[in-house]
Amino acid sequence: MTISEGSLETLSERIDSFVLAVELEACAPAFDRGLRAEVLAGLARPQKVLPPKLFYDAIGAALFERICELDEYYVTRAELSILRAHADEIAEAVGPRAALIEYGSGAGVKVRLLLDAMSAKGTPFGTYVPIDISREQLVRVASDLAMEYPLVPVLPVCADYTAPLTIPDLPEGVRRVAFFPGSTIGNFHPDEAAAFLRRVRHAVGPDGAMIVGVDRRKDARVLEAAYDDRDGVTAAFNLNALARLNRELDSDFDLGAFRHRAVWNDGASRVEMHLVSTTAQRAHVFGVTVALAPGETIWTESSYKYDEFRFHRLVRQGGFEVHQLWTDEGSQFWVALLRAARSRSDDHRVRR
Ligand code: AVJ
Repeated sequence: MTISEGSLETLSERIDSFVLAVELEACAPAFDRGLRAEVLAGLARPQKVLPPKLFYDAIGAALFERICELDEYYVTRAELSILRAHADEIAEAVGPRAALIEYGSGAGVKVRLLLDAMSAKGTPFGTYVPIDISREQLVRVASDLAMEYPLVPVLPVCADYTAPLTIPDLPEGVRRVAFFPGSTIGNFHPDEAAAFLRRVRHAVGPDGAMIVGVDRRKDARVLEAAYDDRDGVTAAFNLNALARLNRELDSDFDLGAFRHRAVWNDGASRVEMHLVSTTAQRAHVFGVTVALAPGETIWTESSYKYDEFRFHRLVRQGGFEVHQLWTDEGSQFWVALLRAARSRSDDHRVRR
């Protein structure tokens, strides 16, 4: 849908347009054919894998919220402290009337910090485009934000951003700024992360920018504790991937026959999460039999951690350049402002 500048005069028109956007963009159930095929293909590999996006149904999203409160899980606190300390500079960098496109909007806590900073500075607002795979959460957060920030048109997109997606049309001349906090970039293998950045680079165009949260390499004990907490919340989060297959994909995994494991792989610079089968077992997934030997694992997530060298290399490969890096007091995390690097194809682009 297209909204031309100045066409949304009243609050009620804005809300109407928001409701329309929800109806247009609220997509098919997350468990579509594509995800089903991805699950079956992953379970057929020699090292069985499941995609981390499986975690985020309503239960998984709630478990993740609890993870963010854990003593061991420094990630969210470190990033929030950076966003709080530098919200002004970040809002400044976003600039007036820009469209903020958030890849994985989750509970919408972080974008509020930016929107508040923009309100406080009197920066004229642009548009907020939250993209999320969890439809219930997306609709709730989008409606809350539309009510809280009546001057900001909210155009929610229910989609899996790990696949190519269409961003709603935006007014002419609006600068696009991608927002990708939470170190979710760390879920991608570095080659996939670079490919993802290139897609974002394409979506934001030559004047575009990106604000990305990146977790830094650190002591293995700190990392392993962050992904294997005392209270077992992360274990429950991990196991929810299988619970969800049982609920939604006609599967019969014996949840009691798996153990949570989180291990730091220094060479690959990532924390790996696995579900370890404690016995020889068979499960059925949508009619397909999946056999597991004792000790065999299903690899459910990687969280890559970056140092300056690795991060700059990634950004370069992704078609951006690092404009600014902010860190927290404990130097655990970065919020980076990236700017589109010039690319040859820009010269042939029609200016929008
Ligand atoms: C939401 C992808 C950033 O990798 O740290 C938390 C997910 N997994 N605990 C992360 C997660 C286990 C989280 N991200």
